[in-house]
Amino acid sequence: MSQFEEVFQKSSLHPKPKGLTLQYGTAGFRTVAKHLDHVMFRMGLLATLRSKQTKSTIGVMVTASHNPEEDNGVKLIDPMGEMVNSDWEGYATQLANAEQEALCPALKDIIEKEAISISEIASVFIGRDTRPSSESLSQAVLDGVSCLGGHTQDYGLVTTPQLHYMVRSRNTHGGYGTDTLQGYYQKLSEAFIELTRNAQNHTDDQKRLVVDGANGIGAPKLRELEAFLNSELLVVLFNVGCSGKLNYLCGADYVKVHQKPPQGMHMEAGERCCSFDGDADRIVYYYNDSAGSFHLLDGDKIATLISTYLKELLIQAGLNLQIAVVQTAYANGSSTRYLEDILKVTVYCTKTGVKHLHHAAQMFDIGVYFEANGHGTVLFSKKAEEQIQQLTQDSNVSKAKKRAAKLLKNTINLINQATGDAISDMLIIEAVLAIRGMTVQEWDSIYTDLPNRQLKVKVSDRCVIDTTDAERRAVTPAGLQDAIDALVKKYTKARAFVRPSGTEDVVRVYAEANTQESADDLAHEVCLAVYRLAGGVGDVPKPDHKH
Ligand code: G16
Repeated sequence: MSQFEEVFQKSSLHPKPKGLTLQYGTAGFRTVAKHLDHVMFRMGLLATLRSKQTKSTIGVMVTASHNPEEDNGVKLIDPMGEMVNSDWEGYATQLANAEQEALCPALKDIIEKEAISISEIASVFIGRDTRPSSESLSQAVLDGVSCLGGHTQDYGLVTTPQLHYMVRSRNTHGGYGTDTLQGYYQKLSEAFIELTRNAQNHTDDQKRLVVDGANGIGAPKLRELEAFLNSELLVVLFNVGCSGKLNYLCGADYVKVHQKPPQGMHMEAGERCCSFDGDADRIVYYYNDSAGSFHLLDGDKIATLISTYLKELLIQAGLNLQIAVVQTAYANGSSTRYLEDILKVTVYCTKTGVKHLHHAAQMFDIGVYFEANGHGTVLFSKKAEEQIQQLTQDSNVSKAKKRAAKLLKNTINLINQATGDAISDMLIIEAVLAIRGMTVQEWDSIYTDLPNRQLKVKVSDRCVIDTTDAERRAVTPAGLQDAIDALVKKYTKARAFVRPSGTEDVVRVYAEANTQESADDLAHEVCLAVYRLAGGVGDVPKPDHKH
């Protein structure tokens, strides 16, 4: 039987629900798990082709990250551990939506367009999150790969960034790390221990960190890491997945959007806490002050902390390397002003989606990218890595310069440059706070966020909204941007935008203003405009305190 006959036959065991069309969105396909079996099989096929084309290992992660437990999804990982190339996102959508008869012709089309030699060896790494549906869906991916004769390595339950790390490690033949969980833990823990060895602020009290695992894969993986940390970090874990539901009233997305602590967690006043999301690729920090007020330190505050630290080290090391911070429209206006006016680093704005931020960050010597929702990392160019490495080996430089160079080198080792990684980001933040002798309150006071609000509106077809200017302005439907502009004018220091989500069937609304009441009112009014002009369905959402 030819490979295509086998694909045709096996594909009928993973039937596509009639009439279902899906789009490769912000981070892959996402929808209710029961609609995804055929997509997984086909992504197994596609990953095998991508592997043959790039002559490298490709990753397939079965996860819906921050979405509810009933959903699932898939993210494709390219050779250097980054999100799959955008041309291949298009192929992914074509394959996912092809009816049974059209599947093999669609595959042949990709093979021809990309000049793929089908006899080439293929290798696909697979991982999955803790959703009940993930195991059988990852089996469908394995079926797809084996149909086209690809080799697979199934890592089973891993965080999304761990799988990105494995792919990058395999394709760089040890130049990045060893492609095992042990290799991942060893690389991160050794760098963390080196960084915090002589830190000013590393008492047992300071080593304590309260973590919300979102009832997902992050919690067991953090437990595994702890064994490598020699008690240099004392993690107190909540929402570990034994009883609670994944991402339900907990996790980074819940904390960021609702601006309140997760449920199921015990927080003492002033205590440093953080939340992962369901697949541990996002992190946000927070604390309650002695008056009981909640303070959130989101991706913008993380980017500020890390870029301040890196800039200081570059000055101490005497290295002339350009640092830039990449943000999205969701970045708080205060953070952008602080970075540009006070820290004096280049700030660059892209569309939502790690893939866009990652590519922008690659344009600079050192690119720090973070979405406000806590998804981000730091990319060091080859030039930056080489200059730092040379300085650590130079015997003619001062002690201070050498110390800075060593800190930079260990920072590079601690960062997962393949993608945003909650575990790696957490260790970086903990190390920076320890090295700078900073409390979470001092970190929080670097700048004050403008009050803001995020809401979601249900519309009958979210594609009617098209945006431009890194999603800061709506082009369609007619009249929507004018309506938003008129509303924004009513408030002080205000800004608002709308965009269709690429992971949920909703339109997202963001507003900020000089007071929380104004931000809430503006967000609500923009929701009403979306509802009216973009075909709203169901109830118009209100900010939490108005319910
Ligand atoms: C994914 C993407 C993020 C994006 C988020 C929300 O995160 O990786 O870049 O910010 O979705 O996207 P949207 O607003 O389009 O729904 P995750 O953590 O869910 O994989």
